[in-house]
Amino acid sequence: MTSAQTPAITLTIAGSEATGGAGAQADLKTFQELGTFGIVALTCIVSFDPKDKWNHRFVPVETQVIADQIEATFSNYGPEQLDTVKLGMMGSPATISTVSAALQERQPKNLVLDPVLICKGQEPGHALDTDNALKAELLPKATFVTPNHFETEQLSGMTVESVEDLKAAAAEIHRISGAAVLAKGGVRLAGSEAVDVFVDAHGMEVLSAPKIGEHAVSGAGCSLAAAVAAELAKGASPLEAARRAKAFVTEGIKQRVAGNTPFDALWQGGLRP
Ligand code: PXL
Repeated sequence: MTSAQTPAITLTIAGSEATGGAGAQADLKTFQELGTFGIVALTCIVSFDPKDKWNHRFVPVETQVIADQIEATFSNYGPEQLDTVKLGMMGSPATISTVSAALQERQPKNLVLDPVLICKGQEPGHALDTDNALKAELLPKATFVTPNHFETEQLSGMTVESVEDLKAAAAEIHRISGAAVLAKGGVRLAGSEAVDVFVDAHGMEVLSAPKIGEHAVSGAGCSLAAAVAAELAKGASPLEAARRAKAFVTEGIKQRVAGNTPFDALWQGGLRP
């Protein structure tokens, strides 16, 4: 008889994005590529609308069903076995409160927050409530946070137009959250390099790689945060996890997948030999 394995386990609490570029689909593929046992608790379902410029059609999963999924997962795997959780798109204040309450009971060792703040297809007022709930309820629980350019400005309250600005804003988000921060400049900052800034209690490091084109690729943010989670689950330090996640995403963007949407999708197999 063969014996059961005990791989590192990673849970993503995130939305489905039906074309497979972003969301839980990107997270699961990233977990699998990086050798962790991936699990999903779905928060919402996003279907781009080809009849309306690919805008997001958004349907939340009922809060009780979200709580049930997290209960099933946490009951099946104990805190030693499943100690790493990634948070992706929440989409509503009610979802944030549900997820926050579930995490309060469990308090995973590694909680990687991808602070997805705007989703096209939501009214600005609705999104503002969601942003505030995310800052108040989930940011303080996070051990690692991966804001993109827009989210970095929102969370820090600062304007980011240069690498120096990105460093200051990343330091501010670290100060208010206590979490390790990987703030992404991506294609939004001028210059030939895609620059991200990592900050934790040990210091700051600028991670830089030549830009691959000038267009954002779908799933890059989700895959980056999922890769950080996978590396943390396997025992990497936060800085090492950030470096490996950046390399994973850089190769995935090089080998991106094109469809009919105006943006290509990241390929999670980019680092395969
Ligand atoms: O890339 C952010 C993102 C996260 N999660 C879901 C999404 C998107 C963007 O489309 O649909 C479910």
